[in-house]
Amino acid sequence: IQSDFDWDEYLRLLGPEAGDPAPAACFKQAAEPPSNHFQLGHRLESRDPRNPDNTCIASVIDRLGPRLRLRLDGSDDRNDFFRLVDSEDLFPHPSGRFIVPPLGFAKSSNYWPGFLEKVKAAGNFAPADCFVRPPASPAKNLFAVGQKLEAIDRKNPLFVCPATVKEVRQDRIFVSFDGWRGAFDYWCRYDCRDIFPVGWCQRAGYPVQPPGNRAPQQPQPLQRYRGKHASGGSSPSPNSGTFSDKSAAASPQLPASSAAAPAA
Ligand code: MLY
Repeated sequence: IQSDFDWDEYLRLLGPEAGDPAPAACFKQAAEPPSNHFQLGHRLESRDPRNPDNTCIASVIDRLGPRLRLRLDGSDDRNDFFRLVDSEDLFPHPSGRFIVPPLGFAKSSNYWPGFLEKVKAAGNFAPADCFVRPPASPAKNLFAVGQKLEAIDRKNPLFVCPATVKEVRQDRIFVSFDGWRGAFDYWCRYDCRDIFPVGWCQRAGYPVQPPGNRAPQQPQPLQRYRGKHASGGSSPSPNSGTFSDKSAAASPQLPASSAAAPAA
């Protein structure tokens, strides 16, 4: 994944008509990005992203900055997901929660008790001090239309990209990815953990992708930016770079490449 995006230069090129960065107080993110003390192969308890009332055992497949790539034990590499180390979805083991098989447990449920025993015996559970307390949430939606932010591309969740608040409605905002003509845009709550203040990810050691080149909204400045960064943006490969290279090494028995394959 690329890491040569420069917010200062981008905002300068967009000029005064571009919105200001959304203030940090808008976001449910730590003032200083938390450090990541998890190691590859560490186990932990996690909500099942596809069934969030359920708690499962997960393994750390990869890590980059404060983000973890996780795989539920008993699931396959097609359902990997990403969480911040201060996520409210992660718990040290044992948490006292009842552990259930992940949605789509690979084998018949008869195998579950034995499977769980084996996983627990294998151990390697992450120590409790790896888990960072989730940040406080803003009391209400403070976002304004036009503000800039960094957002996770939910179709390609390896990527964090420059984006703009296009609409604000009650507790939700509409996140629009700069230069991608709406294909990756989504509504989310203001306290969603997939959005960050401008500059947060770089401080966290997580790369931000350059904007796409398909923007009808502000063609002039975007073209100028793209002209100076010829390689960027159109088809970043999620399979190159630190994150997925490491993940392949972490799980030789399961190919990690398919999980974050781009949707477009
Ligand atoms: N295969 C897609 C990947 C696009 C990723 C867009 N994100 C970063 C907003 C493409 O190249 O169109």
